[in-house]
Amino acid sequence: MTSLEQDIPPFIVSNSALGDSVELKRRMAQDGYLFFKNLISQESIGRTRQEITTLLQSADWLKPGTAALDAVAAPGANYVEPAPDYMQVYSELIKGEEFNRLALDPNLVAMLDTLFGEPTLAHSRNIARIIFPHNTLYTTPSHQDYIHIQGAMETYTAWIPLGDCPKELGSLAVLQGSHKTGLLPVESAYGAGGLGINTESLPYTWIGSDFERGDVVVFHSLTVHKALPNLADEQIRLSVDFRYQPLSHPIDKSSLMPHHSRLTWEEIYANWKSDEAKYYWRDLPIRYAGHDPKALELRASANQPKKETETP
Ligand SMILES: O=C(O)CCC(=O)C(=O)O
Repeated sequence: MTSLEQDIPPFIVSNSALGDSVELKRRMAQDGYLFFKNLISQESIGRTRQEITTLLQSADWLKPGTAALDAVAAPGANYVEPAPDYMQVYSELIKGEEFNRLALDPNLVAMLDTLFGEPTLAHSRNIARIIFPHNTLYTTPSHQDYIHIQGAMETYTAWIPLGDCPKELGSLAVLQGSHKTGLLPVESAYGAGGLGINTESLPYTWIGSDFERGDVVVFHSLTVHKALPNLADEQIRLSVDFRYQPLSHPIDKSSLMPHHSRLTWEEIYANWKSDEAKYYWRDLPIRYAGHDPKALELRASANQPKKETETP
């Protein structure tokens, strides 16, 4: 099944620029994103998928009699962040050792070190998405990440599906070159983040590709992006989004907290087998940023009723 939203040009593949700092920077500056085939360890993705789907199965979110790894939704199941029933399972998910270790994928960090020309600071607020089919109202709306994360504008998101993710399963689309517009006004919206941007008048093109396991798209904090609707009959779209910045740039404190700040790191780490990836940022020379008043103002105005003079 396809829709017009899925009928968009593909990402440019940047594997040929790996290791070339000048070319990676040029492409990112021009398009606001980089897309790589098979960059992320397929084994780590497989282990993370196993960890998460086992959890979903034990929560009865998957169809009885199907293999957990297939992520087939139980009939009628439809859970959405941040509803309490979603958050109960999600709070277990973000304790996952494989999930959190995936954010430190050596090939991804090496690419970012090359892009930045200095060591990378990986944010530890790692995020996973469990996107049910038949729920397109809650498809992630068009937005820029900066308004949510603040800190350094030179922050980049890596969006990684946990397995093959054709566009029909609800992969990520990017508005090519849109990072050049600066921070845009937002309005309340359904879907992750709850804030959307009206992109109708923006002079850019939506692009996006079918992802295979190991593929990743990395984009700037001002690049407008959205999810495509999950049009699958039964399959849940599983993905992660992790954030990174040059170590010398300031970071907002919340980017080093667990997602949603409901758990402590001690709770997250309680059952990990290895200590290797715990608190990896604690001995780094981190600089903290204050809140950005422009981002706060735009967020506040999204929730204001429209003035009479404004067109609806
Ligand atoms: O996966 C999604 O639906 C949302 C991802 C996203 O907006 C992001 O990675 O910033």
